Amino acid sequence: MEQSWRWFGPEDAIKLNHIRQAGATGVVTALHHIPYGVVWSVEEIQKRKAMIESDKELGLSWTVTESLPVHEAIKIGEGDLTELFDNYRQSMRNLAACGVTTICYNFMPVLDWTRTELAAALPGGGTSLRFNAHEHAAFDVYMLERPGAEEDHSPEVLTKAKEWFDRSSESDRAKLLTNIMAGLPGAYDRYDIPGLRKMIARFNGMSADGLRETLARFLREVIPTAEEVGIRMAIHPDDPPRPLFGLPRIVSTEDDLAHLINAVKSPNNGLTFCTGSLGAGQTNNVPAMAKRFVEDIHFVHLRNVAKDPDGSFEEADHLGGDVDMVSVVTTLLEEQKRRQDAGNDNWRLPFRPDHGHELLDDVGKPTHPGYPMIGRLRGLAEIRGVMTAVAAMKQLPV
Ligand code: DNO
Ligand code: MN
Repeated sequence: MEQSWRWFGPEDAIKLNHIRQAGATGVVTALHHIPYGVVWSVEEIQKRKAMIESDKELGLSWTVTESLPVHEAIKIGEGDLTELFDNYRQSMRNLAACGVTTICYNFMPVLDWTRTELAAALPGGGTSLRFNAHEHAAFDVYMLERPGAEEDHSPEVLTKAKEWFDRSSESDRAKLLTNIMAGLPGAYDRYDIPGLRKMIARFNGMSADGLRETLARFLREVIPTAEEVGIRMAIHPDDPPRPLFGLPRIVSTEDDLAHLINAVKSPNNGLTFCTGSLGAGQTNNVPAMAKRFVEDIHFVHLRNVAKDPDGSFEEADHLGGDVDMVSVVTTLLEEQKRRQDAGNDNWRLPFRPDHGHELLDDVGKPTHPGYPMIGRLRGLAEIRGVMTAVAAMKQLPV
């Protein structure tokens, strides 16, 4: 499998030579400076590609786009979307023309990955990302004051939410808002409470079925172009895989994945298999999902989570936590061999260590939440070890 690494571009505190030192060869990046809905021109794509690939000694290449974002109006199905669909297709064509043929995207309304704590203490120092169900509920019920929010949380979680809110200071609440917004990538707008309320209102109580319909429409619009220009579309699952703030999420469960794959049947309509996002689902059996959907996987995020029964979870060591990483890696290596045997000789499935803990000198560095150097270096090293051992034992190509 191709070892890859997310790079936020020239503004990233982590530089390309650091990525090389971590042992990755693939770079996963996006043109974060281009506003959502605007075409990524060939010039801009080439500029980024040259940054990544011109130093031949580093041996890096731009393997995957993460993400080519889907405009909120497309998720809502709002107004005349002709131009937004045209622009998305044009960006796909331009990426393909530059040889970047795997596109990761998501269909989460308003927010992307969402956590309530960005620096939960680990034994011995270091920090991890956490989602506390009661803080999410406190935000929903007492800060957003969303009508009917109580119904979406269990009584136990609501009791803890009330306790948290009653003892929280203004700065605790401001911090919770910042933490919740942290998953929005790059330069994308962060909302304040009124802004968030307004965005949520634009979805106008949309049901899961309504969102499924706008996703199916998006796929019908873009998959024919993907087929034509040879782009692999790889949707990222919801993180966490549950509705948030009354907004539906529809890429969360095994049934959701089946629905999406069947909505537009095409080898170009596939998945980013994110073990951490799916692993936070109380009923998701991640190794079983990997086996069932393996033919549809175009890109992989490997990380782990430790779940609590109330819906809270913490990002665990890459080989710790609740997801059986050895099983998932084995499934992926077997699939890679199958595709190579089917004639795609040199093809290697790209994966990256998704988030990492902040460890050692990571603390205090201006990196993106979840994307520190040393924590991810450790994650990649552990997964590389599993991959190498499984491949050797089963006589599969790495
Ligand atoms: C989290 C990432 C996601 C992912 C997007 C893809 O760290 O896995 O933010 O990039 O959801 O569109
Ligand atoms: Mn992920």
